[in-house]
Amino acid sequence: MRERIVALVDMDCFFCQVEQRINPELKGKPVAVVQYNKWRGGGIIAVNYEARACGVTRHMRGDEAKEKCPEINLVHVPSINDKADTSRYREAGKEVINVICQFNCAVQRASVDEAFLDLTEAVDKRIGGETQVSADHLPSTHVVGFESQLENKEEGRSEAVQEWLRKSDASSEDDHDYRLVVAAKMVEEMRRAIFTQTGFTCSAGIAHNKILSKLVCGMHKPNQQTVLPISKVPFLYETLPVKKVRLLGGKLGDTLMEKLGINYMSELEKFSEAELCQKFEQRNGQWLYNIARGIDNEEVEARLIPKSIGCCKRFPGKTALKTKQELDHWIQELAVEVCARLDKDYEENCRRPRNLVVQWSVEVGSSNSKTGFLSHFDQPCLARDAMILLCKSISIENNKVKVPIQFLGLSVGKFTEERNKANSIAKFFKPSNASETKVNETIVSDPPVPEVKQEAPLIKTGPMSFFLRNLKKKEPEKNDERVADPQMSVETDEDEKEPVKSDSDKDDEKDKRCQDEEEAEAPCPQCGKSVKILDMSEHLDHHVAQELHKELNQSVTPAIPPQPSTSALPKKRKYTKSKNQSAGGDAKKIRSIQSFFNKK
Ligand code: TTP
Repeated sequence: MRERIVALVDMDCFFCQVEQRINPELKGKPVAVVQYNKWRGGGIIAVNYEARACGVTRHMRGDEAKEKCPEINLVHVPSINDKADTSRYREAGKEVINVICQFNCAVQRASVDEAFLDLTEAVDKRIGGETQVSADHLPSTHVVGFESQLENKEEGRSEAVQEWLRKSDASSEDDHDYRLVVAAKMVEEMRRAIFTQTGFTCSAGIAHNKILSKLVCGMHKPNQQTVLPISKVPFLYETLPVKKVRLLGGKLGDTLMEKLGINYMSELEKFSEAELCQKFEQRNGQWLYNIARGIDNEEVEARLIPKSIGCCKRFPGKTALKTKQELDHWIQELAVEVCARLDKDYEENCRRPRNLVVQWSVEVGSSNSKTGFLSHFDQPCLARDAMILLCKSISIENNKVKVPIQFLGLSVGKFTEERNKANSIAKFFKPSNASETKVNETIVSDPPVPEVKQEAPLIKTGPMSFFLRNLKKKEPEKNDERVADPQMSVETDEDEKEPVKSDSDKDDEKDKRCQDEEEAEAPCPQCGKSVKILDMSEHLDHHVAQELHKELNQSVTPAIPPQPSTSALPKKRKYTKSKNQSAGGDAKKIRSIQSFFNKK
């Protein structure tokens, strides 16, 4: 199997750069971005490199930063209703992604300011037409394992790159090294394009998998990139502390060091796969065995939009939330932001979340969460569902919270695309070809309208297929409240793809799969009936079914001969339309069905 080429692009001190672009007077000066909280000058969340040179770090508060660096410019994150408004940073992140997308590679947006890229194909395409790559093409590249003794840093870097190029030319035995050279040139171009089009600098790591590209990205910052040839992995691991590796920074890393008595990644290679599996469970053991050898198979998932949307707020010290009213107030506030972002997300991506997660902590370092099914997407309902989840999990007596809450977060995730639903249904109504629709009659009731161009087969698979099959077979009866669609309620846990989880992480996860899901109820926004939140999705699908059925009847009934039973739609249509008439009728249906889905 050929090795992949994976890059991580990470913006430099991103929030600071965004603020400097808004206020160019700040360029070249020490800057830190501070949370709206006024206590001791607010909490710092981003520090630019000029301020870092003066000893300012992210863990300081604004006042402390001023002491270290009196000329520092502290910029406050904008806030709305006492809540940080980070939209300007998210929008800036999107601009960067748009530039990266011009380079035709799989892009996985990993956070507000970083993205993984799979460059394998793009590099292969380039290699054919690529002219010789020289050190001039790689003005900000460093290569792990190629270091010069020259005192002048820039001269040393350039000399090391030249040596790497000599050893990795197109005719060298290790084809992967030459592909890395081409990738490095491509990433230099990409970073230049990002700077030209957005004004932001970034750094990058280039290796053969995600873990290693992330690891080397941080080695030379800001505005530089680092390449890791496969043959240099043992060299890198020799001095690499275990906890520096992504996914080993937390509990698993601690346990690993403790149980195996190791500090550096190179020491992990001594343990057999069986030993690691026995000590850390099969899945973790295998992953550890592989990563000790520089192997990580996690794919770059082509994903440009976030998996979840959420916001949170801390209530440190005396500000901790102590009453049910306070909780309710802040849940409402957080829900306002989540819903505003959800609406925007819906406009851009036509998708809706299925999961609602409430997170809270009662002391620094602790974290709890509960997950529930999201019934609908307006602020009052989201806040209410979140409050139900939270109140079932914490102790409240006489409206007083037993242990005050110091951190509260709301997020939604497990998105499903509604465009697909609408399209699937639209496709269902669109006769695909003569053999499927048995055209042999003519309808005269509908006036001719312009033809809909889309040609689609009768939908047989996809999330709505079960419902559609049922709709064809059976008209929902008055008391039939639910359209049971297993596909609608099945959820794939994307987090399961993460290769490493400690026992306690897994327990947390289990805990997250809220037991309360089965009990919590909410009124249906369409019929007002009280329905379990877990069943809400199917229940709403039932309304979709009714709506569609009504539409189907309204537009088609005149042409359907009287049916012997009220419960069944004809298996075979005994009517036909002229091509134009058919398309026009369908167009009308498609339009009104789409408008149904677009209702907020
Ligand atoms: P990072 O990529 O962690 O850091 P950075 O971009 O500021 O600096 P570096 O050059 O070292 O990569 O975070 C990206 C942005 O996310 C950061 O500018 C501010 C924001 N952020 C928070 O809001 N809270 C946090 O706890 C962290 C770590 C970052």
